[in-house]
Amino acid sequence: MFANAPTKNPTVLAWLEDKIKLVNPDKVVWIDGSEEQIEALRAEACSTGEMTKLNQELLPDCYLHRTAVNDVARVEGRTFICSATKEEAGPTNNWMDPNEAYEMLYDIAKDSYKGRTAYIIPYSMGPVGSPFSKAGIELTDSIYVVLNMVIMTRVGFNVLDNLGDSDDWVRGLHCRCQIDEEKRYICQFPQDNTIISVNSGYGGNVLLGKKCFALRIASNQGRKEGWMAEHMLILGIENPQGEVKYICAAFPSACGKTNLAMLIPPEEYAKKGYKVWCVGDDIAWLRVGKDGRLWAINPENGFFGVAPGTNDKSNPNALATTMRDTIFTNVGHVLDDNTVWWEGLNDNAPDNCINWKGEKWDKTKYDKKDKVNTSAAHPNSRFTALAKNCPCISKEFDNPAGVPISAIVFGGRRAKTAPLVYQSFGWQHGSFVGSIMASETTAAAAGAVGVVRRDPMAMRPFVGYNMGDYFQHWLDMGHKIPNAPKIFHVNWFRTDDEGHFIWPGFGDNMRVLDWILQRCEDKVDARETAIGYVPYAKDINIDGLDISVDTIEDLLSVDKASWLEDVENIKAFYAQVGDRVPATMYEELKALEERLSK
Ligand code: OXD
Ligand code: MN
Repeated sequence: MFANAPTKNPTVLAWLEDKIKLVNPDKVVWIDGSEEQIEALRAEACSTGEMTKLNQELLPDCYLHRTAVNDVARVEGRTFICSATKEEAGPTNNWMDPNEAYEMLYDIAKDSYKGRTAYIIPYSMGPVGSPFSKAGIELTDSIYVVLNMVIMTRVGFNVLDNLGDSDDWVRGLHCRCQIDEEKRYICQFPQDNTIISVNSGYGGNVLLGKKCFALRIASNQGRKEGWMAEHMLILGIENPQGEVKYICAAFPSACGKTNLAMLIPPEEYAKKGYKVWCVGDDIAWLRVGKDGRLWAINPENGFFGVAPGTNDKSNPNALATTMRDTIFTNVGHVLDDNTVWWEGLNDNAPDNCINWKGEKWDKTKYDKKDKVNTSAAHPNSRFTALAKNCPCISKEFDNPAGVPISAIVFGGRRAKTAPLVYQSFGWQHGSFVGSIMASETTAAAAGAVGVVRRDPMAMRPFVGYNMGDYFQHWLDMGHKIPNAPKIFHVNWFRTDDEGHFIWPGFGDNMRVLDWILQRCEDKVDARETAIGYVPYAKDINIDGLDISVDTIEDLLSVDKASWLEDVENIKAFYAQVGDRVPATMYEELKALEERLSK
């Protein structure tokens, strides 16, 4: 079947032969990633209506795509970890027996490429040849997937050359089928390094390098091999002397992760020569370096960012990144100038616009309470953009050695409990702080407001094994990193009695990162509290801010009563995670409760 295959790797050829026989395409195409080949695929997608070429003067090499109306987001309810036993997947994951899953999925996939083309995408997560990186092959029947993967990962035959005859690659089978919600499954088989995704065409479900591989499968690989796959941004802060220090940060959704990754320092800092560089906005792979520090790469090659709310104030760098070579998915299509628009881009909602569903949009009907049905862009509409087009992309982005991490930052959206920032007492306590991460639901989400949702390390939907074992892996890693990063927690979302945010956020978050780095260099004292080290109000730089030291004092206060309430919530959550929660985490919880009760 593969007389002219670009590899002789027997495991690759055998798997492909088997799967191609199963899905039964009319034609098979190897993706070499060349501009010529990709340009031909763009043209083909435009000729069939799968994509629309946008205004080439205003948005060069940009395209618009709409998914099916029933297929607009990741579907956690239909995402499964198919490990040998249910216990290995743990209570925070859906589990299916691998044999039963394969049987069901093969049944759905059988002959599903009939009349279609099979695209074989060899790709690398991480720079090709880096000791951090891993290879994958995705078989798909979607040109949209090919074109997104070319942005989000490193695609090309050099991946196969680098792989040689090794079996260390991740198998990915994607079948669009009928985009049937009832038969939609996103299945990870950690024992086989395999992912099968059927009946979806939406990014997070079908760009298999991202959440499925780089988090769910990679978290398993990292546990086995002694490294970490985390849902973290990576940024570098350059001081006026030109030294750059790197921070990794994990946030649940709707906490401004992409904005932080591309932060623009406030005037007071910019004037002095501070700069912020983005290494990654979503995923970090972390390994212990020869120097005993923790080093990180961003395994991705692009950003799959949420469009609504992105504008030249909230995130000018992200906006600039999307101005060329970008695929927009489910945003509004402005007919007058063949460009795109989304809620929060600017105040000029277009008159002549097609909404994300492909219908004529009536801007006068917009209703904040029913965004899905009344907005131009779907609330989860996206841009797929090249990292190298980001104005603040780090020059270390492609460095196969990664960047050394000084601090790990966890965050959440808490109205009262968590202070603006605190530092953990050490790696073990820091791992505990990560394990109790939480966010309160906002009015934007369906359901009750102010409900606490625990999301350990922002990895709840992405740990590909038992969450309790994942906590243990964090604790174990601490013993393997002689010069470990310091671990912090931030909360940009404290509110006053009227429910208004107190902290200005956005670029001013730099002021908190500044304190964090000063702590890493032992340049500033802190106050020891029951929850960890909290800054003295005077040490948060408020030059140029319309905020008093008293307000900062307020933002840094630790209310023992609400923390004790939180402890009860944590106990309930740990009970839910089950008996694999390490005893060490319970000891940390008990110690916290005791300190709070003193
Ligand atoms: C994402 C997510 O899309 O975390 O990055 O959901
Ligand atoms: Mn994410």
